[in-house]
Amino acid sequence: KALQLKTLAWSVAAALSAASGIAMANTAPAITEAEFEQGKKIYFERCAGCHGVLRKGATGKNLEPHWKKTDADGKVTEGGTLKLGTKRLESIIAYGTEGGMVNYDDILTKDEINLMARYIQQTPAIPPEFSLNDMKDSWKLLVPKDQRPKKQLNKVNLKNVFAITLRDAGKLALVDGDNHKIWKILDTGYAVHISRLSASGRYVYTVGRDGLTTIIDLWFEEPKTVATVRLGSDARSVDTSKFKGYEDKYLIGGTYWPPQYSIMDGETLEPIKVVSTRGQTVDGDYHPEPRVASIVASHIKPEWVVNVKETGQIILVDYTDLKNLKTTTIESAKFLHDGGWDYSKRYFMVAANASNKVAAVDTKDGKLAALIDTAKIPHPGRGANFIHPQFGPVWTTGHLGDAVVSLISTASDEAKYAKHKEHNWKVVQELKMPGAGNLFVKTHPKSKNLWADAPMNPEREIAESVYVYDLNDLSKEPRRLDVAKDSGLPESKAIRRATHPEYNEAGDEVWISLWGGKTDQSAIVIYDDKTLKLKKVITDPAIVTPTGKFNVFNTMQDIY
Ligand code: DHE
Repeated sequence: KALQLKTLAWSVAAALSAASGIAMANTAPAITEAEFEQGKKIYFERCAGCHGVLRKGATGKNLEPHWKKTDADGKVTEGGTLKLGTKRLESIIAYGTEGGMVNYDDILTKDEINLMARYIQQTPAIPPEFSLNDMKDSWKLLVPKDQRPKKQLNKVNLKNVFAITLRDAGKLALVDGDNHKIWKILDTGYAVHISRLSASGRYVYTVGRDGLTTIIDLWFEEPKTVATVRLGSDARSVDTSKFKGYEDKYLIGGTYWPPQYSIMDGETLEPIKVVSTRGQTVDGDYHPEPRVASIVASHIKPEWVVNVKETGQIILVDYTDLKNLKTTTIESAKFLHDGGWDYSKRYFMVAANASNKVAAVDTKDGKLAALIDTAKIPHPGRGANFIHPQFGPVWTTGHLGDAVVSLISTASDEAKYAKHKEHNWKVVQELKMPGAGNLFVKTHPKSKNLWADAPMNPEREIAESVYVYDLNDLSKEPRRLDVAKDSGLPESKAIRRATHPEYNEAGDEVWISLWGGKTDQSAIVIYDDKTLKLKKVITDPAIVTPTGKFNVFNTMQDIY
């Protein structure tokens, strides 16, 4: 009830804000209350992730009606959406920009583009805060622990199950990796961003962009959602407690709005604690919306690594005593986004995308090991680890803003890699991609291939393909696999972006999502990792906008 009242208050505040926007900024174009509500919904679904709820900008530009900033040398610059005006904004939204803004002319209608151009000239609506008590009000324990199976009731090889986001459908497909059959499709929050696994591999956790978090028990005859809870109104990350003695005990979730992280019971999702991330940036400014980006659980300590986007601060959260929470805050660079473990699982590598850097956090000693300069806008997903013939252990990231994949030498305590020490924390090689727009890279300890996608490239041919590098000979051009063509599905108006390579448990198959139009039937395309031959296409009317895929075993063990 409290939540409903708050949401209502938000709508009223938004309408008032819209009205005051019109009144205060007299050059803002007219917008009706209904249009404002529609704009708010589209903004949340499509724009807030990059530009922020308060529109102060991060990965995307500042979209406030008017902004003014003073540089370190005292130079004052001003700008804003009012200055750009409706026509220019319509063109940017429709066709994108060289700076990385993607085109929306195949996602939004002409009228919607015009509406959004007018909407972002209004004063931003501020959504409500979300407290521990709000979380408790939203918590639904659907199946209590004592009514759950005592042992696995199905015969499925759970380690090889894939949790696949059906983005625009607001669902999750659980697919049996052994027989390539859809096992169950479950309702989730809107556009699940990631799925993570409990340390035992029994529970799958999902987090929707709308903050709805679910826990799915794989031990029933068929997978079942056993609890749900809302973390806030905009979220991207969750992880579980993985340290020995704490398996499946806690779950942590991070939100974009409100900017905070929440700790829950790992088996019931009962909310336990909420901690705000508002505070100072590494540049010394106060930020009202420092969003929680990636979160990862350490295997070597009872700790989570929480990456705060706008402040550039990395928080190590010790979960041994939640009443007396101990945290370590490490300064790095802006804007922290996604990342993964290095080969040794001691260092967490996280992209600071606006700084064109990767931060390496030493989780054993609890400090920053290095800030590594890279090509433009690193975007690793979780990255990929392998042993380079010349440089020893390397961690890999692709780039949204440059046509390369970067290999970074990572430190190791193993004597056999001591000779590579001089290269540690440097980009030791850049592999050429056919264009920018990479989102994810992947390999597997048993594989000799490195897979890279390029779904954000504006060229259809590039965005619909994946590129495979031969780790035995990195001087060779990557092999292009035309995933859209291999799917056998009829051509469509919308680009079908080939994205997020994921290995099966054995490490001999690679699964690619074909992310098509928001109502188009699409597919998961599976390749044999050795021969690079097409092995199987999983398609079904329910397979709509598949994006992230998470193999149970590889996600549980952080194998990438
Ligand atoms: Fe993601 C990871 C945020 C757009 C698919 N994305 C992440 C993480 C963050 C994030 C913080 C790291 C989570 C973690 O590891 O704990 N993503 C954002 C955004 O803010 C952004 C740029 C804009 C938005 O509005 O959300 C954004 N992301 C996208 C997409 O458009 C993608 C391609 C499709 C989709 O589903 O929305 C997308 N993001 C993913 C995937 C991962 C991810 C598949 C997990 C990668 C992995 O292998 O772990």
